[in-house]
Amino acid sequence: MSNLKEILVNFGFEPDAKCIPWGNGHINDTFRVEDKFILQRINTDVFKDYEALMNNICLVTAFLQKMLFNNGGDVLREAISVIPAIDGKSYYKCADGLVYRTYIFIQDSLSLDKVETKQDLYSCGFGFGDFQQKLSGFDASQLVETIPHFHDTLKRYEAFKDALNKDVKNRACDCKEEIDFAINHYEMIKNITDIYSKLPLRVTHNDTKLNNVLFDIKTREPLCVIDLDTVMPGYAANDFGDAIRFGASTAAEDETDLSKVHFDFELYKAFAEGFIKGCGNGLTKEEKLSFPYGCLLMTFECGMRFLTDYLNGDTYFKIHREHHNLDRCRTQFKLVSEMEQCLDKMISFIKEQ
Ligand code: ADP
Ligand code: GN1
Ligand code: MG
Repeated sequence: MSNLKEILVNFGFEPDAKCIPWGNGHINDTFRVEDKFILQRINTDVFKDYEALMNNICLVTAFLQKMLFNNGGDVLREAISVIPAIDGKSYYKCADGLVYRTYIFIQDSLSLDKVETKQDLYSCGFGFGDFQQKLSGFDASQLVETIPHFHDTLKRYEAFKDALNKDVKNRACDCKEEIDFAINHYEMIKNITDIYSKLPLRVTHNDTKLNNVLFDIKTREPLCVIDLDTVMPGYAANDFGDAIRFGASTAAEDETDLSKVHFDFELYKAFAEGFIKGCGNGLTKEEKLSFPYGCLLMTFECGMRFLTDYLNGDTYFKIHREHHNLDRCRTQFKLVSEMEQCLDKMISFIKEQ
């Protein structure tokens, strides 16, 4: 980290406050300050317009806090609270150019990197569904697209083809099977994109990983949706599908033993029940029917993004070992294959809801 004392003082903290690395996000660098605050270096390679990003987050969190206040909720634990820097801005830009923000640390909460029980995934679904339902009254025109075309899978496919053509690290020879898998799924992207073109845009989270919802440590109920960097207009099916790709897998996203990686239909059902309940009556019939396709699309897209990053030389996602992005790609593509086998069952279950 750049000058820690400079950062702490500029957020009004003690210069010698204890600061430890926290969480397992792939994008920002997160630290816990004492046991009271979260300090994050915003990844400005990913979020180039960090001022607009922070403005989005301030608007969304203020909207949610007001709603909690009016309904007697716990304003400091059920929503993210941005702590401004001493100059009043929602971020602090260090002398070395790195950009930081701070949040109140949500007390007595639990972040899960792996689902432990079916109930956890039901709760995760309820949390993300409820988040979307709460934001249904939020004016989306106020939001800037923090990463344009974030879930535009056809554009992501173009980026993959570009990385493949350039092959800057000479890695295409290590991943022929994965490259073929991606190319063979081009028609699938087009077909699902067609289904989406008839669906309403909503204010969605766009990064619905299990570890982006905090649970109450005592009740294990969903407490607060975090990681609001990609809250933008989007499709409910993408929030649904992205959560399934991570949460309904029997193994970690970067498991190297693929025999351990399976799509778990029971977890899918639990998430679906929670998400649909959390959304209240806000979903159309067509949206619900798009959910199974969202699972295929988001899992495929994420696998293809990992593959693209592997080909590009690991410039986007944080990696912790050699071939990390390729390992991640392989789990995602294995999940896609299993979901394809299971698609009829996935659709039938949604029809019953
Ligand atoms: P990234 O974009 O890198 O994923 P996140 O905002 O998701 O960053 O933060 C990383 C992790 O830090 C989360 O998964 C969670 O465990 C923890 N975390 C983030 N914000 C808070 C908070 N306000 N209170 C408690 N834990 C938090
Ligand atoms: C990133 O920030 P994090 O770790 O919650 C990524 C998601 C991917 C995910 C894969 C802004 O999420 O889109 O699905 O990794 N976030 C961004 O684990 O690119
Ligand atoms: Mg996160």
